[in-house]
Amino acid sequence: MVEKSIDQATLKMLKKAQRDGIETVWDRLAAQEPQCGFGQLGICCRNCNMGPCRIDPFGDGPSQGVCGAGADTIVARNLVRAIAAGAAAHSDHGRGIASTLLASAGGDTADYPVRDEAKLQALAAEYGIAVEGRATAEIARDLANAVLEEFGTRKGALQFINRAPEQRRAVWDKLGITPRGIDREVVESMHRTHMGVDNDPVSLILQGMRTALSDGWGGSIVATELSDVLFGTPRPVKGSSNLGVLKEDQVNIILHGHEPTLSDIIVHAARDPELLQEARARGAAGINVCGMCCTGNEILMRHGVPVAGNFLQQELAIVTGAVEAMIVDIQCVMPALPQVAGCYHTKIISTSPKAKFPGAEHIAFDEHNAMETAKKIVRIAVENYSNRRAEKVNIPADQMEYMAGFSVEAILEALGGSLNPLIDAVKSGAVKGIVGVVGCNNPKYIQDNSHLVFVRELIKNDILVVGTGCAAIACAKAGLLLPAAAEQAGDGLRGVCTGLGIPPVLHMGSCVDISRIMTVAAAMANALGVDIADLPLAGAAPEWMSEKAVSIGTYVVSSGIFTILGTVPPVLGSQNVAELLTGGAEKVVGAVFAVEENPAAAAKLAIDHIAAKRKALGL
Ligand code: XCC
Repeated sequence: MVEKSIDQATLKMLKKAQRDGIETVWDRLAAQEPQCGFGQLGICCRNCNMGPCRIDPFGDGPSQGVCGAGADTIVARNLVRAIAAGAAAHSDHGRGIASTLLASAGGDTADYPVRDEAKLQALAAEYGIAVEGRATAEIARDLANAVLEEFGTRKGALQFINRAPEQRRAVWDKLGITPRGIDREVVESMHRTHMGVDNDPVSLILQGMRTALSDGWGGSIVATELSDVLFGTPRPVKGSSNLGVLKEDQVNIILHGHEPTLSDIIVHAARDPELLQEARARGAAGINVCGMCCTGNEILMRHGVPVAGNFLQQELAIVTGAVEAMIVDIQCVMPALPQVAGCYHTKIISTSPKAKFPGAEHIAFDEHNAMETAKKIVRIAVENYSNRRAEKVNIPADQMEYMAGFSVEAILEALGGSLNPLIDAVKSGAVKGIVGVVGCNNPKYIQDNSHLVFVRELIKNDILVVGTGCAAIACAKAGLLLPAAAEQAGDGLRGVCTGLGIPPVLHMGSCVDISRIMTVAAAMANALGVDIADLPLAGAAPEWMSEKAVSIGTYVVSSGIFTILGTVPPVLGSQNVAELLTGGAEKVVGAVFAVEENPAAAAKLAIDHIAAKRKALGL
């Protein structure tokens, strides 16, 4: 069991799952083993129907597919397709938010007022949209239209890349990887990887970088910034994490997936007096809304909603027997959920027209009558409370407090209005550098272990950690998001954190909010007059599994930041591609990937990298 997780709540629920005869992600992984070696190396190709083809990694069998593509082409093509899928996921999420803003501006939905006018105006100014003397709705309409235009723009480059320092933009221009349009890069990646188009691994990977940049400096920024406009920019907020946040005497609703559009409204709907009355009539003391994965991050950042867990805990939340409804939207929602829910009373309710789940109830979420839909969903959960079977309920007591809500704006406020105190701390060496720790859980690795070993090692060495996604939830569950965790930091970082009353690990949001990290990195580089690649920064995805993480890693490296992957990407079938990503890229974009499964060794890589960057800056 210990090899599955270091999270006590997870281990307890795994035992219960076993008793209840439930198959979980770990059982399905075991059933898959040994996993396909060709797939692991990235050398199988299904891009046309002359195949499927595979390359013999030992050199005894075929070294080319039917079309003549060799390992280099196949590995690069597969990688680019993964990037395109990941970029598409983030960017389509961003488009959804932009569409909601447009609907809000047009008066089509009363449930989504602009909650952060200052941010709306700042973004409008970035786009050159007039704000003086204009109504909020007019500015919002112009901004939404301008942002939606980015998806198919013909103006040659995305607006938000202008946040990046001039030196970085020059690198992109020289390489021809400045993203030209969000949709365009995804489409071109799919085109280039079609049979008989781009076969040159270098050319393919450059297109992969351009596509990833259209995510990091395009779709993801859109998702973050416009969510802030609509739902409010996060400010420091406190809450609780882990499965212990579920309440035995309340109607428990879990919001799982990625978009804030529905979840934010459900948080409000669950406070409806009529629904609360109904819950009480059924013997429940209240309605307890909790989050999971990135939808969870969106509402914990903005409302301090408890977060029940990260990626590998979605099935286990149901296994508690205490969840009336799990409401899902898009991304990272396991298709297994309805099957697990079938053994309990939990209702799985899918809400996005883009993501339907056989066996789940589908209630199409319509932003035009958002509150009505939200209340309908909450009512289903309330009614389902009567079906809960007390003998099946077992909620682990484990929970931990967190402090989150560190948007760029919140960080600036904590620092007294400018980044200078942070830059000064970096210059003085009190803070040696900053590492973004992001990404998923992966059942091939002990849940949360890599995140926590890595992060603890960094803060001990005076490196400030900024996190998002399931990595940040892992830190929340371990108490690392509390100001008191500064005790685990080195002297320098501890002093800075204690002075500001902040934790040594700053939760910056969901996975699209890695754009917040990029915005801070760009602002620091601009303040110092250097390129992002010159800064003492690193990125890491210690337990990543999704294609979105591949896109993220690629835009972070392409932005000049050294990035460590804790799980091995399927590229080892091509020595040339692997060498390009971990070595050759340095000369091209000023940063590389490293792959290190041992989190302590990975931390050493980050620490050494930061020391080298400091030295080069003369610090
Ligand atoms: Fe998904 Fe965003 Fe990964 Fe967690 S961290 S498993 S992508 S929810 Ni982004």
